[in-house]
Amino acid sequence: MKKETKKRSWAEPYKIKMVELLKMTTVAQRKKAITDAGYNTFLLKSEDVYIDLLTDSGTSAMSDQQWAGLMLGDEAYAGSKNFYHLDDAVKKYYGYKYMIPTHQGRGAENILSKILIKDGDIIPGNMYFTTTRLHQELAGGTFVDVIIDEAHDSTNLHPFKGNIDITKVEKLIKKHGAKKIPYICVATTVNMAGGQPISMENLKSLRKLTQAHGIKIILDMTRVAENAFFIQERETGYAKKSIAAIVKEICSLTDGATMSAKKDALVNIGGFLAINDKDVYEEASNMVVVYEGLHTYGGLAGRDMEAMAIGIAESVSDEHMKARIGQVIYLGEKLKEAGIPIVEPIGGHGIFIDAKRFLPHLKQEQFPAQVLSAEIYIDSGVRTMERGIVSAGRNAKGENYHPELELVRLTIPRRVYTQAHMDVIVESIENVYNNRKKIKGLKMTYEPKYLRFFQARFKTI
Ligand code: PLI
Repeated sequence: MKKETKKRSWAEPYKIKMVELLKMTTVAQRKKAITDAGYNTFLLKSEDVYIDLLTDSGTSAMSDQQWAGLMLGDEAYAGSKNFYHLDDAVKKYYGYKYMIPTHQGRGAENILSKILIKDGDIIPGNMYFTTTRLHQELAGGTFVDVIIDEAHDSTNLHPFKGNIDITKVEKLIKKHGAKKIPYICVATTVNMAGGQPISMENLKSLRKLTQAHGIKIILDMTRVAENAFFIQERETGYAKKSIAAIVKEICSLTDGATMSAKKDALVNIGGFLAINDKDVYEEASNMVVVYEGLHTYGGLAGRDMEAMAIGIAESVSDEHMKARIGQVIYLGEKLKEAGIPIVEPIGGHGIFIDAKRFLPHLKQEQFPAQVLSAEIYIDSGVRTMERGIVSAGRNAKGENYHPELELVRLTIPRRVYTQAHMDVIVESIENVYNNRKKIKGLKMTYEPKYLRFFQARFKTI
């Protein structure tokens, strides 16, 4: 394994052509706003937010080329030229044979789960993701976490904490039989573990095992180029390979993928399902008509598909990725210097604060990450989000999941904020840390049935 990070400039390979002015608010205004929002940062109005680190999903700044692409939108109902551009980009950069656009990632997850999963099936994966697991469950499957144990420990410095524990998969195959496992869902990078990558070596071992048993690998390729960056940095034999080549190699070890293009691919909306199996493609291209739209637009405008095709090409540039993850590492290193407990190694799309270590006086049932996220907003108008017990939700029996990781995610939108913004974020979190002992827990006052973290409401105890 190579050394994790080298000190070198991560300066942006672009300059700023247009700016969006932000409203500045006072502490009193923010206290009222977060109380009105039921202590849930998803329920804040974005105009009351200064630096928005809620998500890196759909929040990227598009390039001038992408904006120009919008003007080339061919808004035909069927057979738009932008669909063919997107199809070419997916073939060229990812290597999959067939592609169906969807309105975003979960649209692809819905269709794929309905086609591949039967009642009682088991779907192993490297840690759950909220929408992905829900669609697997709604299709009658049960998700089983097969990520390595190190991923559940925020202090463990394993360079590939997104790796799959091959022994756990072997045991599942032995216990349930390969016929009960339609596919393994492999995420790049693993969001809920803190943006942690999977290594090529691990993926190759998994491929060998699954091929022997006739089990498919479906990639959650939402942040595949960010994963490729870590392989280039850390894995022996990859230092001289381009991000583009590594991305294509990752995809070549899988049978298909779901994609939320709102992340890596630098667009504000869009996604797709990619697959190599013709029969699955044909079923999916029929099913997409029911849930999304015709198979040549899948819920998107022609202009959206054009921006996505251009964004895919930009996302695999080495210079782009060096600056993108360089900025995340800059923020993480500063927080570490300030003594803030974060998930390490620093991941690809954001910094994850360990709320259990930040607020050791609160129990997980008092929602430490939820309240910490609210306190950071009150301090500075920086919006973050909970990734702990609230996000984890309940199992089929209605019991709360209790994830090991209770995190606040500072997700960095691509190409949006400056180094000075990063410094402001650090100052704010340091201030909250210095006053952490005064922070009290929360109780939930409203809990929606599905994906509760989006709309749940809380009160201070
Ligand atoms: O938000 P969608 O429907 O375009 O994509 C769903 C989705 C699937 N997989 C992964 C790894 C995701 O991170 C993801 C969406 N993530 C969001 C919205 C996030 O804030 O992280």
